[in-house]
Amino acid sequence: MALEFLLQLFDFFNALLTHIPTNAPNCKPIASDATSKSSSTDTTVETKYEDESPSEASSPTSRTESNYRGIHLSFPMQRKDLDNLIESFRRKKQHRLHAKYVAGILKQAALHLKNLPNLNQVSTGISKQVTICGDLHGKLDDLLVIFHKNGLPSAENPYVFNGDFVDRGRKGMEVFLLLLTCLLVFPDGVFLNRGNHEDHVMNTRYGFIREVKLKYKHNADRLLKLIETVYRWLPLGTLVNNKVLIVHGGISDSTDIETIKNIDRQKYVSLLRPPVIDGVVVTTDHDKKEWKQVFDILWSDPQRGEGCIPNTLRGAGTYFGPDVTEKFLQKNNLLFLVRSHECKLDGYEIVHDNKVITIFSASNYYETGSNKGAYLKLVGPELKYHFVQFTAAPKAGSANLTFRQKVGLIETSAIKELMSKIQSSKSKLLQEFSAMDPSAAGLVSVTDWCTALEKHG
Ligand SMILES: [Mn+2]
Repeated sequence: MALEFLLQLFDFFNALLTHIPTNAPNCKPIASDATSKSSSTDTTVETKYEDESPSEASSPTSRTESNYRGIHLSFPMQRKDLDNLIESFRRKKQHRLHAKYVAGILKQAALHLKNLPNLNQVSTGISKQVTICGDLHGKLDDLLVIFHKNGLPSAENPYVFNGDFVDRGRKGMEVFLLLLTCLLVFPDGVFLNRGNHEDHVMNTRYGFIREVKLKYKHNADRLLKLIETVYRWLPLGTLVNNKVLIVHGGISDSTDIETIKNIDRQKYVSLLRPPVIDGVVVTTDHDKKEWKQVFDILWSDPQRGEGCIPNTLRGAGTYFGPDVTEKFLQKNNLLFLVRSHECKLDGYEIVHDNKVITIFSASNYYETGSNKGAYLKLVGPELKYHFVQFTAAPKAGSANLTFRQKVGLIETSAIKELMSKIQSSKSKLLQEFSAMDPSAAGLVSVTDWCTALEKHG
């Protein structure tokens, strides 16, 4: 088969997987109504958080402080706290970090993020280089490999993490806490961008809420509130030397940097719901325009063709063409755009005449051998770029798969997920199909089939 066709297949199965949510029947979104009041970042309230060590979980009366066997942190956190946290997280059998420390990290992070602008400003004046990481999706091993190969963040070794820290992988909590701790210990060395998965509605569908509830049974609701607050204060993007823009998704033909700089970003509790100000849902045209600005940079994907069209596959954001990129870069005097948001076979991809770089840092995202992870280095005053590829915990043989085999792996996992999705919604789907087939011919159109699956997905 031609390479071109295989690439298209890879993208197709990739897109299919991206849009099959994990089954999470018992997970309702917290504070799900759009009118819910803003969560507070008040640190003066002394809330009692219980220990959640798994060994004690069976007997609620024994969940006392004296039984806690995990690490201790002190605030404000220092380098030794970061080292302890990494050491504890990397152990095969870890003692669950005490919920009071989790809450502490989240509260401190929210307070810190609150003071940051919508677009982080990174300068390579001192460091001479900067590292950019893409989606991690709860894959702690990948983050640890990056730190091992490239060093811990610091003012001399700055990192931009371009969103989608959680969901899908099993260690979203660890990845998120580790990134926030790095941010608190090295505020000049870590820059976080919000991804479309830093959103509690997405977390309900793609697994992070289930993970938090599993790991912190007794404190989940309070911790999830704090997580939501951190999300709302995450910056929306990063400018490097005012020459490179880094956002999670991309741009549209209406993306305006000045507008984005002036948005009150914390009102986007979830991007999938209208913004809320003082408990009131806002729906003026001005607000809708502003909302679209945020949607487009967090959700869009580049396309080969010219122009800018709605991203119907994702249901949000745009597909933007090389002409849209060119115009945007010229208008804003930028060299190129860095984005993440899509799994790429090599961990990265360069399109639009070298002007749009995709960087994706979750290796083996679907299956062992399905894709490499990568990070991007921008070096020197000209911001010359190169990529470093890696695979976390490679298994024997997996590195030598042919392209066809890799596509096959993606295909198998896409079909597996789709089958389980169909099975779990079987009766609802059958009902829907019969309604679409009044003459009982036993046939529905492909469009109808998709509509039914979307509805019950
Ligand atoms: Mn994404």
